[in-house]
Amino acid sequence: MAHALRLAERGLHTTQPNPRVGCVIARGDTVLGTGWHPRAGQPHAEIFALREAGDAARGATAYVTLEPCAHHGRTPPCADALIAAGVGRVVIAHEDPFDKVDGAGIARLRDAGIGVQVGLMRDAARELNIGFFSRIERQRPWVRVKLAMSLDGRTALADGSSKWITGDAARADVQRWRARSSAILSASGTVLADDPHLTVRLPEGEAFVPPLRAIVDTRLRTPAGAHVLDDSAPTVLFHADDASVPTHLSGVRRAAIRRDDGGGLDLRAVLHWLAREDVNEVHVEAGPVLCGALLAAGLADELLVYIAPILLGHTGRPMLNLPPLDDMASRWKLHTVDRRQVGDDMRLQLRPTR
Ligand code: AOF
Ligand code: ZN
Repeated sequence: MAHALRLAERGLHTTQPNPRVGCVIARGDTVLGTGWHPRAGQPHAEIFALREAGDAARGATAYVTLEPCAHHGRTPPCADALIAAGVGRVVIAHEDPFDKVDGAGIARLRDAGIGVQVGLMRDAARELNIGFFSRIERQRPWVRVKLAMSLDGRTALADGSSKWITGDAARADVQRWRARSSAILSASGTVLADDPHLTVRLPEGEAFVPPLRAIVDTRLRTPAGAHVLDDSAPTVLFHADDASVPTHLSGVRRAAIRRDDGGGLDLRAVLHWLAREDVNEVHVEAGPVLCGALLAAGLADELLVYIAPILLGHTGRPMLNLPPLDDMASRWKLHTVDRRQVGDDMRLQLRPTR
């Protein structure tokens, strides 16, 4: 199963909106066939592994990181293919919550007399497709907020200048987190201040599906000629339903969102909209207002924080705008899921403790 998970990871940047899935067909210690799902529309992991194993699959064990499908989607059901190949046993890391599968793949295999075991390396399988599970189980994507700060917790000088906090290695690392995401979420404040491209730049030859650039732009302030409006990736602007549409944005994809009690856009509604568009993981790169609002609303699932060995002083801008706390008991608590050095910078991956 560990081997199957490593195979699945090869689809990290390319399978969206589909999950990353790997499959190993083995007899004892002998691997007979391997496969992974490369892209939506292409065959699923099991099909590649079965093709490689050929007749040897008869009576062998298939290790699959996600429950084999039972539906006719872009491809025919993998459960049927495993049955037809005469596989003797199927070991599955995680059930597929997708409503057209949702246990039907396991049931079909068992009905055919195949021994099925579920749950081997379940947590690792879940992590690999954390966005896919989030979209299907919660009808909202997994939200990862990327932040780059100085050692003293500042993200910019008082005048807003923020190039460059982190080093080359951290910036290249961020490109990989963007590439695995289905959408990059930002706000019009960042568009106006920095005019970012919000696209993925990976080394030549590395494939990825360009993430949707999703901009929270309540009053439709994105200027003509902004880089996020170029044709290098799709873009959507989220605005208040009472905002008037300037002519230079009339041809741009837009979504009207209701306001919340504070007058800002209802961020939960934004995330539901993205989930309906099959967005699994959202990568947030924005200022302290949007990032703070996501955290305060309980919508930030993960923080990815790069800490640079620099000091910007107390007049620099803070990382997050959060409502004031009355006492230490109400402090925000996070737990660290990963910490590592990236070039000269430190990277922390944290999740709010619920
Ligand atoms: C599998 N093996 O390798 C993958 C599965 O549109 P389709 O036909 O590609 O189906 C997509 C759905 O199939 C996806 O939402 C998920 O439920 C399942 N993905 N299933 O047996 C695979 N990638
Ligand atoms: Zn399948």
